[in-house]
Amino acid sequence: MSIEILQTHKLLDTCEKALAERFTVHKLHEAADKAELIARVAPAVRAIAGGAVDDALMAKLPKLEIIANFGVGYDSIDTNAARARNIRVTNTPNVLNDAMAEITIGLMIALARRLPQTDQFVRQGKWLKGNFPLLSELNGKTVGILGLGRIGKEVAARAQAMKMRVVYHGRKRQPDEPHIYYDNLVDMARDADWLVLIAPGGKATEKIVNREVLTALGPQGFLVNVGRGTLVDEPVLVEMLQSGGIAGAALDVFEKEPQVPEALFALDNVVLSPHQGSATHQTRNKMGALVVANLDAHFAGEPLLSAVV
Ligand code: A2R
Repeated sequence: MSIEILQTHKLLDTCEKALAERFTVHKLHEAADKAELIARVAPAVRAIAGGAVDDALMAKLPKLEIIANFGVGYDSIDTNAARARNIRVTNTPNVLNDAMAEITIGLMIALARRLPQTDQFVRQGKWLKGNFPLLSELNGKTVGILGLGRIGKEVAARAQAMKMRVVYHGRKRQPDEPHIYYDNLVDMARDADWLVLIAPGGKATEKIVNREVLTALGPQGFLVNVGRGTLVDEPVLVEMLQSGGIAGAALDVFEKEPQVPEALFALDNVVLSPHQGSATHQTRNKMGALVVANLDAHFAGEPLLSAVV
């Protein structure tokens, strides 16, 4: 008898195909009546592929053994509830580090040199009437990384290749890392020209970048967020961008995606991106393969490849 699993959102075709070859897959996101589907399949479902799993959903699935999240961030899964219910949780770390680091540097250059705006400047014929204003460069500047983890370290390596000085903040100093550690985010923001956010979402980091941090970053400082929208106090950020309280922001993530504060659309000191961090064929295929590999390992009784619970 085929193992039954619940899929909570759309996955890559390659990943869905691999799941269908192994399991009987129930697609929650395609169900017209989600409650009816859950009630019908609940007695048999042993795994979930995808995120957005709260305690209430776990409670409805008495045979649930494992949640295989698509993505390194698993803030959409109630891991405390999973632990209490003895349900394993996996994520997809490392395979996206390079893609994430590339988009981070890309957004930094795009913001420093206003690439979206200069493109529009040429297309709209404005160059014929005069030159675009002078801008700033990355080299020689200090970048403060909030979250010098797997992705943060790849960002750091690339920032150094851009001839930037790297400093970082996290809950603890990493003795093996050569960069200066700040135990206080406000202090780091004050000393940095660029503040790059690549820490997890969730309660512990909610609005960690608040008015005090942004004020410390200051009118010459740039913010880049490729971690989670919840890391930033978004209304305060909008206000500071409007007033010149900080120099600019490049944002790949937002508090209520895909809703983006419309006030940002009118600002020239902003570069916006629709959560594209890991969104390449190369990386998403690897992430999908890791979701499937974790489920394979679990049902073969082997160690999980990337367990978080
Ligand atoms: O706090 P530490 O020393 O464990 O450093 C981690 C940092 N971090 C925090 N920093 C300040 N306050 C916190 N409450 C806090 N919690 C975690 O974030 C670490 O340096 C970094 C996370 O690194 P990794 O666990 O290796 O995650 P990875 O693979 O780099 O991905 C980061 C995030 C994901 O969670 C997604 O939200 C996003 O990138 O795509």
